[in-house]
Amino acid sequence: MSNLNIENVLSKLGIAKKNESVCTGTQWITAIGSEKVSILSPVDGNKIAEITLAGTTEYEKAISEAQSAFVQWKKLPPPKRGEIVRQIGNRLREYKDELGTLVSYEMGKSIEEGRGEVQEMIDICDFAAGLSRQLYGLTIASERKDHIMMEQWHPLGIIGIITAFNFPVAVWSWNAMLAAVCGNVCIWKPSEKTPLSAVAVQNILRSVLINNNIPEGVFNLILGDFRIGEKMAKDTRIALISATGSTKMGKRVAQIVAGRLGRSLLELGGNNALIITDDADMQNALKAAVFGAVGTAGQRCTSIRRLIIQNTVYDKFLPKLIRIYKQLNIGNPLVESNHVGPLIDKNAVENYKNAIAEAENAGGKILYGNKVLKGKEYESGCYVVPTLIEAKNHFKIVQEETFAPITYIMKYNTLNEAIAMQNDVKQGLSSAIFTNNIKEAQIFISNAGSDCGIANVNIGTSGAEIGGAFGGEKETGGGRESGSDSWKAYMRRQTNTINYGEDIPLAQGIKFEI
Ligand code: UN1
Repeated sequence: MSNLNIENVLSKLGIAKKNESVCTGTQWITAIGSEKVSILSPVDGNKIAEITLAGTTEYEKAISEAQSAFVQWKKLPPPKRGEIVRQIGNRLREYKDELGTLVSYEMGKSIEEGRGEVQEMIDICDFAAGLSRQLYGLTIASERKDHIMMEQWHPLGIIGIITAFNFPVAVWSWNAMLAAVCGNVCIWKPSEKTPLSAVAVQNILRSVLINNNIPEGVFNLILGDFRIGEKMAKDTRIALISATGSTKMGKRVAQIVAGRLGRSLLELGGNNALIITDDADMQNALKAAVFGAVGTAGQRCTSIRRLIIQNTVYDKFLPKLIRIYKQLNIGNPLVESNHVGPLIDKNAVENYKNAIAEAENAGGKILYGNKVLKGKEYESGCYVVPTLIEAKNHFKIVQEETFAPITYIMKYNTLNEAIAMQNDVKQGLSSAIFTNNIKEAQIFISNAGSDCGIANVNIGTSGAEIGGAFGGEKETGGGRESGSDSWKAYMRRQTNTINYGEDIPLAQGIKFEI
C-alpha cells in the first residue's frame, strides 16, 4: 500500500471542493456558473472532490491574463525561463509521492505508474531547462554578395493544451514545459475525468511563480468539459492547440483549428502491435507483452493491442502468456503488489464488454479473461480481468482502439506478412518487434518496416522516454511532442536575410535599375 493516507495527500495538495474553475498561475477565479461535477475515484468509487465548470466569463479571464502575460514572458531570456522550469521540476521532486498517489487514486493506474508519470514530468523539466540554452537556428549561405541568411525561432503566443484522463499530468508537462522555455504562455484544459491531478499541479507550481515574481497568466488551468475544448479550438487568440485523446476528438479539433488556419499538434489513438519472432528472447518478450497490454489497465495510447506471433513459436508462447495472466493481481492500485487497477469508469467497463462481445461475434476465440470483477474490493465496479482473444486483423473491432486490457492474438508466417499486418490499421503510433536476428530487426525499422511514429526492438510499445519525439502517423495525428526537436512545434520560424554590403543586389540575378 502506498504509505500515504489519501486524506493527507489531498490536503497536502490543496484538493477540496472547488468553486473556482480557472487558475491563472497563483490566483483562482471563482466561477459564476454553478455547473458542478463530482469526481469519483475508480479505485473505491468514493467522491474525491467536486469541481465547478468554467463558463465564458472565466474562459475570457484566462485568455486575457494569458495575453498580457505573453508580452512580458516572451521578453525574458530563454535561459531565465528555463530556470523557472528547473525550479518547477524541483518542486515536483518534493511532491512526487503525493502527486503520484493522487494520479493513481484519481485515474486508477498503479502507484508505481503514478510515480512514474510524475518522474516523466521531472524529466521533461530537466530536458526543457537544458533546451532553454539550445534554441538554435541555422545560418544559410546567401547567393548575394555580402549577404547572410539565418533562421530564428520565436514564440507563438498562447498554447492551448487539451489532455486526456490516462496521463492526467505528464502530457501537460511535455507541452507546457517546452512551450514555456520557448516563450509561450499556456492554457490547460485537463480531462473532466481527472481534473484534480491538474489542480494539484497548479498548486505545486504556485510557490515557484510567487518566489520568482512571474506574471499571472503564464500557466493557466481551466476546468471545463468539451464545450471549453471547442471554444479553445475556435479561438483565433490561441496560436496552437495541442490535443491528446481519441481520433474522433482529434479530427474535430483538427477541422475547427484548420478552419481558422491555426496550428494543431495531435497525439491521438494507437493500435499498437508487438511482433514476436521465433528468434525472440521468450522471457523478455513475455514480460514486455504483459506490461504493454495490462499496464495502466490497457489505457495508454501506447498499450499493446495486438500480438502478432510467428507460427513456429505460437503454441509455445501462448500457454506461457496465459499462465502469467492467471497470476496477475488485480485490485487497488495503491497496493504495490497489485499489477492491474480499475478502468477509469463504468462507461469504460461497458466498452470492454462490448469489444469482447464484438470480437467473439466476428469469430474471435476468448483465450482468457472476459470478466468484470465483483465483491468488496471491486466495489467501484471498474475492475476487469485482462483478456486475450485469438482474432483476425481485419475484424472491425481489432481495427479500433478500445481503451481496455484486451489483446488480440494473431499468427504469422513470414516477417513481411507480420509487418503488413502490423501496418494494416488506421492508426500509426507505436510498434515493436522481439528478435535477436539483426536482419529482422533492421527490416522492421527500415522504410519497408513499421509505418509508426515509434518502432522499437526488443522492448514493448509503451513506456517511451521523454528524450525522443513522441507521436505517430495516420489517424494518430502526425504530431510530435516531448523530446528531440519537438520544441519547434511551439515556435514560429523566421527567415532573416541581412545585407552588410554597399549595394543592393536582387536574388535570382534580376536587374532593376533606377
Ligand atoms: C499516452 O498514453 O497518451 O510511452 C502517453 C508511454 C508514456 C506516455 C503515454 N511515456 O507509454
